[in-house]
Amino acid sequence: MKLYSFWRSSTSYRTRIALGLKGLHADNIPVNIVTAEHRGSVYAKINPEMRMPTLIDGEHTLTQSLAIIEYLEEKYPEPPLLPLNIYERARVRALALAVACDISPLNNTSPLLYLSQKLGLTEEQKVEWMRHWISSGFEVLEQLLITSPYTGTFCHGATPGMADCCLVPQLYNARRYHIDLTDFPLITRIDAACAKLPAFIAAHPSNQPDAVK
Ligand SMILES: N[C@@H](CCC(=O)N[C@@H](CS)C(=O)NCC(=O)O)C(=O)O
Repeated sequence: MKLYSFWRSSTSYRTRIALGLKGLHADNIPVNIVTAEHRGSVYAKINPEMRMPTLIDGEHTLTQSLAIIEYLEEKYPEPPLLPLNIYERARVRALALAVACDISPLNNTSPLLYLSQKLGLTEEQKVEWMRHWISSGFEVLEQLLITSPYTGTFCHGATPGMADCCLVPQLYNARRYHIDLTDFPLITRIDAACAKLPAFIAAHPSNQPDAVK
């Protein structure tokens, strides 16, 4: 397998974690979002959405991080990233989507560029926008986690899964923008548990070959 990714892209990061948790290897092919390499004709042919990541598995090209993670889950069921029980599976997907749909797109590169280039927001206003959507998203997640008996060492029980794959990169992003995390003790506790695991360590942006230190 080959993974087109960018070191600090949260969607690439979540896919790398899932690959690692499954014990799978994909050759990393870095694509630089900062220099807009993802908008060039070479990558656009591979992924017409011009977004990270893209997974190549044999003759198949897969896009959208959560679709890729579900594909890996179906193709390589062990160890599972979703629980067996259908209600619990829906819970884990809901937590993953709370990050992937309700937080992540609001601090993505192209909407942020639109805010500055088209709407004229200053850097400070843009950061305020990101802080608002990340913090309010975390407030919801913290409540979802606190109020559920299924929350354990990880988002769901005693083993890491799809929700953790999404949560950890979003926390990395939050720290990049110096968001105060003191109101989110459960989220940060889960993040700390994940940070000890080899799959999360290997997937960390700073451990990618294209990382800018
Ligand atoms: N829903 C997509 C989002 C992919 C996405 O937007 N990735 C970001 C990096 S985290 C990206 O490629 N941004 C480029 C841009 O916005 O131009 C997924 O989960 O894969």
